[in-house]
Amino acid sequence: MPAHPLDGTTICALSTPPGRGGVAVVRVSGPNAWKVVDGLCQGRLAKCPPGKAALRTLHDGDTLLDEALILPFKGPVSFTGEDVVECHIHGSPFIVQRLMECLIDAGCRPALPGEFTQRAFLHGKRDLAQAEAIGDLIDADHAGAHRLALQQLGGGFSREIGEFREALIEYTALMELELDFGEEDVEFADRDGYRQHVTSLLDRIAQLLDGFSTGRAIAEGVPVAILGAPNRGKSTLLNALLKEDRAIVSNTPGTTRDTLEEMLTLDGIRFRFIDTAGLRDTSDDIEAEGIRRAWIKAASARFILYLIDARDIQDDAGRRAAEQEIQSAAMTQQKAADELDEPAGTFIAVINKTDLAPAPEGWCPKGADEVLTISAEERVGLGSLEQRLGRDYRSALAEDRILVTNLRHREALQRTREALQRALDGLNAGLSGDLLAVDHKEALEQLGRITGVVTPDDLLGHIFGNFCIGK
Ligand SMILES: Nc1nc2c(ncn2[C@@H]2O[C@H](COP(=O)(O)OP(=O)(O)OP(=O)(O)O)[C@@H](O)[C@H]2O)c(=O)[nH]1
Ligand SMILES: [Mg+2]
Repeated sequence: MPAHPLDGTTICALSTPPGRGGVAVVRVSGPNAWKVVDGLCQGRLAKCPPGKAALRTLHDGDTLLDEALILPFKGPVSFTGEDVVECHIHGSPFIVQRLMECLIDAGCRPALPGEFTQRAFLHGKRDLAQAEAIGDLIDADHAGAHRLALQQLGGGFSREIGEFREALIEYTALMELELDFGEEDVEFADRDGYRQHVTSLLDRIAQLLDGFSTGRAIAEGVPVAILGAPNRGKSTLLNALLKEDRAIVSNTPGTTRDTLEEMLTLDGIRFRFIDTAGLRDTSDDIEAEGIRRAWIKAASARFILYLIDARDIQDDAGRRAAEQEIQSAAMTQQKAADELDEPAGTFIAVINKTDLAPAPEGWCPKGADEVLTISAEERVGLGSLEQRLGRDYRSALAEDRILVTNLRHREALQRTREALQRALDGLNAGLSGDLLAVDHKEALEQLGRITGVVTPDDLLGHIFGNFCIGK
């Protein structure tokens, strides 16, 4: 969000999308919100009870501008925590523009992007993570992203971060107190309890960080790379999933030359399917570039669908060759993922063209995490494939697990982890409480950045509030 601290101004903006529509909502927030709109209502707003809509006429000087539903709120019981008036007017671009001009003439300032939500944060109506969730909620265009944003808005993540901080503040306070008794060599903070506590905090932070790639995939579309040698039916599979003739399919090996990505939402989870150029040794520069790009996509994919032609694995020699190919592909993919510092995606061997030859019973090649059988052409087995791809994500959402999706939060959690690890190492090396407290403060600061709380006052408040020792 842009930096524009509270400046005592009254801001106004169109809160609905621009253009023609049944209704448009212009929102006004700040100390003069009521006064300004009251002027436009010719003095008929003042008697409105807060939180109740009233039908009023809006006037542009002596000219009637519109008949509007006015919804006034008195701070702090409002979205921003300030006095707010919402004007629900007819959705005509002309009326919106004139109303905005009248509001500005009466002393309002056009709001900056995100300024209503920022004011809500600055007035303590939402913490920072929740304020960010409002942006995510507005951006959500599929069920998964919507669910994640609502979860964060609900405050579960913020509460957990708050609890982490509370416990750390307590230990920090106790350790700082030990300083005051430096010569008496006392330990107010029980070291075993402390070690246990920091260890479990670190475990929980590791869990949250692990959930990041899941959360991010749900929010942005789970990347699924379709890989394999030429002619295996990769493009046919993409088309079958999309139920659309999107990629060129032909019997000529090397048909697909570049990567091709398509979004598809399956049962509330958004996927990004990536068709790639067939993998083979080639002296053709363009094809080689296509193959290089295929591996780049595979590196950050959450799933690799590695296609095998059922006809190629009918005898032992064929199965051995396929297994070698799969192992080598899985290793290349793992290496590529390592280079990006990403967890390697689930590698699924997909036996295709089972309409032409049966899949060998119980064959699970080394290197693959799982095996599925399909006929892309006949659209057989696609339901199971789709189920498999959505399974973990659907259950992650259904369990209401806290999933971090925001890079800023991830970075703060990573730094918190580093600081806590230093504190734990320091404890094991016998460092004194005041030195451990330095790392705590860093952890507190980082955690505080997630929810936007101010650190030093908290700490001082806690020491004086809970440990009054009369000095
Ligand atoms: N019988 C049968 N034919 C299939 C199936 N899937 C694909 N094919 C055929 O296999 C040929 C190659 O299909 P593509 O989808 O172009 O294969 P590809 O893996 O994308 O090939 P490249 O782009 O060259 O790497 C086409 O003639 C398809 O019709 C299947 O399940 N059954
Ligand atoms: Mg292709």
